[in-house]
Amino acid sequence: MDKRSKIYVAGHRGLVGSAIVRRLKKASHENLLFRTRDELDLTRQASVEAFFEKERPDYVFLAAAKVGGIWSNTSYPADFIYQNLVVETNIIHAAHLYGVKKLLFLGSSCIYPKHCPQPMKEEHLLSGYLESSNEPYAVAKIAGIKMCQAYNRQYGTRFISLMPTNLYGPGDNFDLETSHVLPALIRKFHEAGIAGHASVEIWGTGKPRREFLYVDDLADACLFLMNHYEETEIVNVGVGKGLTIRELAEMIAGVVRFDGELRFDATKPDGTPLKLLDVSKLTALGWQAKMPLKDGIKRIYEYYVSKAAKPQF
Ligand code: GFB
Repeated sequence: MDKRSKIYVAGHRGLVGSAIVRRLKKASHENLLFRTRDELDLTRQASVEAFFEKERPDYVFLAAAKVGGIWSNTSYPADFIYQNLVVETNIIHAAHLYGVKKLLFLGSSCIYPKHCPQPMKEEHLLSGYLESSNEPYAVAKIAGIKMCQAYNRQYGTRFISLMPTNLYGPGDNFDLETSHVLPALIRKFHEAGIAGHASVEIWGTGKPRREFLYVDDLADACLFLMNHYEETEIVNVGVGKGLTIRELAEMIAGVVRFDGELRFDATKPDGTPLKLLDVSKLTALGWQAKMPLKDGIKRIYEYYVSKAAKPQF
């Protein structure tokens, strides 16, 4: 991408899209193209094609997606499969029709099998059945990967696919039902501290393992791969080390200075037991994550307190 390239970021107001915009601006890319949901409904194929025909972007970051944590995925399976399938289909097809030079598609680590060998390598895709709590979302993301690869094979397009691990960062969703675990626990500990509660409820057994990538690190990887990666095979983007949900909860409680009890509610789902990405392919390409988890949690806690927490009167 050179500085004059016209770059469309689909989903520019979301956690990932907004981080990509920050990173593009830092790299002095100024010919950026965005549309809000009101201006362009990405679920409408005719609107998406009209937009591409008029604007003719050179590069596309496909960060628009319906996302959420374990409760949200379980409660809205139809929304997750429909919205993700239709948005990625419309954008990938329009990118082919209107000659986009290169497109970057964002998948998810939940595309890998529920009982995948750890750490999960790119070649493990479709080697076993999926975790049921987010299967509709995972199937939509797998379809996006396969579309990119099929268009590359049939039409010679340059569509690449990244599989990020669990993400967190500024702009995260702190809603206690629909969010992911990290922002949810920040809010729970913060509010429990203010209310003087003796304990906080944490879903599941605390035993599942996850890794967490700061979203600005992901955005950096997106630019790096857009500029340097030309293969059709998917690439994992993670930090290469994980921790249990109990360890995560203890770390967040330390940052938020909550010293009450952590109560694990095993009637709530654990989801995938283990989810750690093998990042050796990305490391060999010359990229690695920078933000240590504890520092990232401190930053997102500051963000939460200054921007997202409900004022306490
Ligand atoms: O972050 P999370 O919702 O998503 O949950 P997944 C991770 C783990 O944290 C699960 C536990 O074992 C949860 O039971 N957990 C504990 C909590 N307390 C809480 C809480 O208060 N809120 C939440 N949300 N979890 C998602 C997928 O799976 O991973 C998405 O559902 C996506 O589709 C994303 O792929 C990357 O890691 O289980």
